[in-house]
Amino acid sequence: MPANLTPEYFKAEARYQQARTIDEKILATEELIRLAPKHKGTEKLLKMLKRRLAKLRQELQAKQARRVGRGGPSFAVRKEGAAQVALVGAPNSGKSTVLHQLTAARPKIGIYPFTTQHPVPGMMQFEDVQIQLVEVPAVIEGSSLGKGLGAQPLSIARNADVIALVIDASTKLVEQVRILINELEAAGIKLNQRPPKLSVQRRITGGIEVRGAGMFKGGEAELKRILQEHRIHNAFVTIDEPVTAEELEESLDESLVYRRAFILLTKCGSLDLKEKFKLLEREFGGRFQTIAVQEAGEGLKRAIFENLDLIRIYTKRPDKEQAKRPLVLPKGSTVFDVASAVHKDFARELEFARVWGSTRFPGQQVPREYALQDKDIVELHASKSYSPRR
Ligand SMILES: Nc1nc2c(ncn2[C@@H]2O[C@H](COP(=O)(O)OP(=O)(O)OP(=O)(O)O)[C@@H](O)[C@H]2O)c(=O)[nH]1
Ligand SMILES: [Mg+2]
Repeated sequence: MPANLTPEYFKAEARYQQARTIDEKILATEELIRLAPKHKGTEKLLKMLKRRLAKLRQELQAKQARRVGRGGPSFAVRKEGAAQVALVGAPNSGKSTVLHQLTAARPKIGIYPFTTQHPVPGMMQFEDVQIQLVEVPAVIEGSSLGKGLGAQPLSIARNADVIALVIDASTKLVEQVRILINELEAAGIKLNQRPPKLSVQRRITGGIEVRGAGMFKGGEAELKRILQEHRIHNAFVTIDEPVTAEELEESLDESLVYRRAFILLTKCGSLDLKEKFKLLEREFGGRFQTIAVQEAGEGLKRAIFENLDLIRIYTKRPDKEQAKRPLVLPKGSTVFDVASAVHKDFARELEFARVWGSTRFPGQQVPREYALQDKDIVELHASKSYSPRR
């Protein structure tokens, strides 16, 4: 659909291009958002502009923070444990309550909105793993544009490994989820999506060469135009699956990050949860696994752990006991990944492994490509020339 942009819009675009300071860029981008016609054909454009504005505001905040000599370029919370999970939600959605139930952190719980003003970390112990939960100050519609507590909460969420959308089940739950998706996207955080299978390798000369151009829905000329718009004039482009212009733009946008996300439903009380699950299913399909917070016991911790897509692996040396503490790795990790986590020299010398747990036979010999499962015990065998340093 054509965007039908006005001459005023193009003038503002020129002003943006000429802007030198962050303030000027913010002003010009705000103007572009005001001037862009609002209809289906400009949805993507508006999204991009809002994302740009959010990013510029974050840059400005970081710069101001540096100027007064505190804070840094980001508002990151130092990571501890096997993974960092950001609790993101509307004011009063129950973030502090969940953190209180699952960790030793004691954030203030209040009946009024914006009780939590700064990120609060806490460690959740699940069996033998520690997962860090971080309550992120409330996100509202417009946070990415500086409303409420500003874009700081989104910048904390961006740094986390996984995002838990904390949703109050007792009120407009679909709307809450939608707002969070939009605000996170505006801050360049995509949930449960993956970047298109496409690579752009820049080079110094030789123009643009494309492998798999037929996969681009829009033709090679359009593809080159988009690349040139991103100041890419010389590159090898490989396209491995059907890609739209929008997806191409996304993959060229270095400010985007992709994060795993799930929903934590709070304030379930005596609500008909079946109905709530149905609503979420109808609206978002299977995009988000949903966990209802009813009892804050091991079951809840397990459900959260299972949503992180991690596995625990216990290594052992031949004729020795298995390690007490697991290595925690992404789901799908192989024997080779385990060896690499132990030591990269070890990985190079790895010949085979024996596995107890997911294999048909206990202690079965498997090749280095073998994909492990949670709680597998792995005995690594390196070639004779390898001697572990002590
Ligand atoms: N009935 C009920 N009330 C809850 C539940 N969880 C939280 N609340 C109440 O909801 C209010 C807000 O809870 P908080 O945990 O402070 O919410 P929050 O998301 O941290 O809020 P902000 O920090 O202000 O963004 C408090 O009055 C809580 O007691 C729940 O499961 N059931
Ligand atoms: Mg709170």
